[in-house]
Amino acid sequence: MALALVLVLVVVGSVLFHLFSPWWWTPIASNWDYIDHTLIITFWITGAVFSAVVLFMAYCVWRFRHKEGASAHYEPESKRLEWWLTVVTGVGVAAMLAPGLYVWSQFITVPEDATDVEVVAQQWQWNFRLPGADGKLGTSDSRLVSPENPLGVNPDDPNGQDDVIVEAADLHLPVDKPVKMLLRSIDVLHDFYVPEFRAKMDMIPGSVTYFWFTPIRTGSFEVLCAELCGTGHGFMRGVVAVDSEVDYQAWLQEQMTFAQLSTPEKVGALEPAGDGAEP
Ligand SMILES: [Cu+2]
Repeated sequence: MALALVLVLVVVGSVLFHLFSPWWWTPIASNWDYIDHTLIITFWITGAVFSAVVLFMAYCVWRFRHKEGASAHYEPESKRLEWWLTVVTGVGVAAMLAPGLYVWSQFITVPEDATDVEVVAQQWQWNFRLPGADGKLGTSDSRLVSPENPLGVNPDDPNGQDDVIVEAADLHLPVDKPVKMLLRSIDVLHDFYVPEFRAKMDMIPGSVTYFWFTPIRTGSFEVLCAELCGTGHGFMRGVVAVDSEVDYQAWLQEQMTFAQLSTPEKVGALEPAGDGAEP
């Protein structure tokens, strides 16, 4: 009897914890409220199943408790029950998977007006690259990485000369403009994750993964690495600052292009161009 009561209390406690818990998601800052909807659907389905199973256990513990002289029925198979459980489980699993497939197709279908932004991960820091006036990123290769060319931009590609190199852990983006995040790693697996954007993606050495999103409010959002990548993994932090268009342009003016960084005399001539050049 005590055990049945404990099981009921586990369910009641779980529901109360959910209703009164101070822990919930950080407020969303991107267009991906679809992701929140899918999480909530999964949460309700798994929560309902959890409650039903535990309450059923409590009922069985109480209903079939030990009585003098009582013995169990032998019933090795029940076609009806098996059908029931198969259908209910199938519907539950499909209801959790279908919204995910729908969201996934949106997640990788990039709108045409999205601007490319490259994120380069390495143990244990983030760097970024933005296309210059031509709107195109030059090609790059990890084999070209050197102290002078930390992102491995191809110096022979004319499209890469005006690329803006952000050798700092803070990226700025303009609010309400869709961006396509191109994700590269130059050493091991990493994962670019900003909780408020409800978007993350693994970064795989040798390939470029991507997702897109539109930042919907200004503010400063922390970047985490969500793939264990070595001893400094926990310190691999960065910031995405979502700015108004005016603030964004002001920040962009202070940044260095690849051409400026690779010809030190020019960099000297442009001083004090600012923060973007620091290692
Ligand atoms: Cu990492």
